[in-house]
Amino acid sequence: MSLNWFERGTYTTPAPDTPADYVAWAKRAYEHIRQQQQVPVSEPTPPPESPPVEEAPPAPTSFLARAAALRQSRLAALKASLVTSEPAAPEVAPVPVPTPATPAPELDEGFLWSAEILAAQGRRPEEVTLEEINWLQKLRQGLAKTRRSVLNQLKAIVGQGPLDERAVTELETLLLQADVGVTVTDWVIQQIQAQIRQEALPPELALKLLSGLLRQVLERPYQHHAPNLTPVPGQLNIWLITGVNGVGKTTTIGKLAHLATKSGYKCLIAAADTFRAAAVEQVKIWGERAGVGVVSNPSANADPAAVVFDAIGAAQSRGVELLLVDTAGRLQNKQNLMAELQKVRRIIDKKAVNATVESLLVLDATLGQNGLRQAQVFTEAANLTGVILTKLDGTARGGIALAITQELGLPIRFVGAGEGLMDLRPFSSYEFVEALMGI
Ligand SMILES: Nc1nc2c(ncn2[C@@H]2O[C@H](COP(=O)(O)OP(=O)(O)OP(=O)(O)O)[C@@H](O)[C@H]2O)c(=O)[nH]1
Ligand SMILES: [Mg+2]
Repeated sequence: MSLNWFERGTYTTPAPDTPADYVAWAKRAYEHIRQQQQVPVSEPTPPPESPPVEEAPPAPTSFLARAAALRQSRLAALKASLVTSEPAAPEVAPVPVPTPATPAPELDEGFLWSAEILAAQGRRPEEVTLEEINWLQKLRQGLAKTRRSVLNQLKAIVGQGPLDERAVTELETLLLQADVGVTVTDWVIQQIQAQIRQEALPPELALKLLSGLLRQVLERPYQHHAPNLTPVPGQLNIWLITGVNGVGKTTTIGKLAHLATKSGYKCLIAAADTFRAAAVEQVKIWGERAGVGVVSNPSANADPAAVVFDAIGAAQSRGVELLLVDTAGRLQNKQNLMAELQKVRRIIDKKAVNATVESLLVLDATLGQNGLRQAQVFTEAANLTGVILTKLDGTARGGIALAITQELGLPIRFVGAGEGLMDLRPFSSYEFVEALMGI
């Protein structure tokens, strides 16, 4: 099978920790991506006159400023090294130039940041794709609002000097403002207090400690759940996608279908949201975009469980490996919604006895704690196994991810950050925390 896009990154191997390593890694990744695209070499900006590290300005006092300056100097070094190794460009200009599916990678600070995140997860530059680089940049941009509105202040507190009790109190307020939730905030503060009781925490270590604690919270559910949510190849997997109306269920189904076909799975969609007339049309459009068939029932007020029944039959006869079930987010009342979901679930359990079933709750990050409360009904009715967090682009409530894992005890399986087909990736606590806290 080709690359499996359902597998999340895990922070296992030690990161290359010298700037030179990162630059070399980013350079190889950049060249590899360009080769994949077969695009002519873009004109990099001219190298600085002397090696960038040497001409760096006098060290700024704040470690945050130092870290930012360090990445800038790495970027300059990366650009310079690419200029000196340009023979990769063919002598004869390739005419006509094939139009690349995606534009050539921009060699900027965002590229380097993404490269560092991938390198730190033990990835090899030769296996990195432009899509991953773009995704990480998107995630980082998406979380920028949270970072700016709250966590930048946090870094300011931590960056001022050794962490003391006063700073810890400010930190507590900030975590609550980011929708991290009371339980997680209390736990994080307790851990930090325990540390500073032993010794004053210098800023670098304080930030590292905080990042580690946030990651720990996000990783907790994996003690009881498999690290990856990957469809088992060669057999039927059924993913029931539930959630309040408008959170992004149908869009997510389109994106998951895309991940599935890209990873080589045979995929099918069941249009079991029969409550809204336009819902079936909408999911069909997504099916077309992803190149995946949709099973639906054209009659008004069709029974969703009957649609699922038909879809399972079709999936079994066509050897489908992943059946994605779109469901309604709103019915006349809560009881109807619960009853309908339970009926769909019964049909799945009866008709597809050997299937691996996942029940995934979609949550809209922009709704923060409110979204979590609204979703309560699904936790009661749908026998949930995981969460998909959408709309992480442009929310100041990115901290909700921590409250979700705490409150529901479920792993976040995927995150969505945009309305496009490619704007969904498996959740990685490392990438998430780095995008949230990274300098
Ligand atoms: N910015 C952004 N918008 C998103 C994302 N995911 C979904 N949306 C948008 O959210 C809106 C609702 O998405 P749907 O997929 O229709 O939501 P749904 O849960 O299926 O809604 P119902 O079928 O009414 O229950 C649409 O305008 C989507 O384009 C995301 O990750 N980012
Ligand atoms: Mg929908």
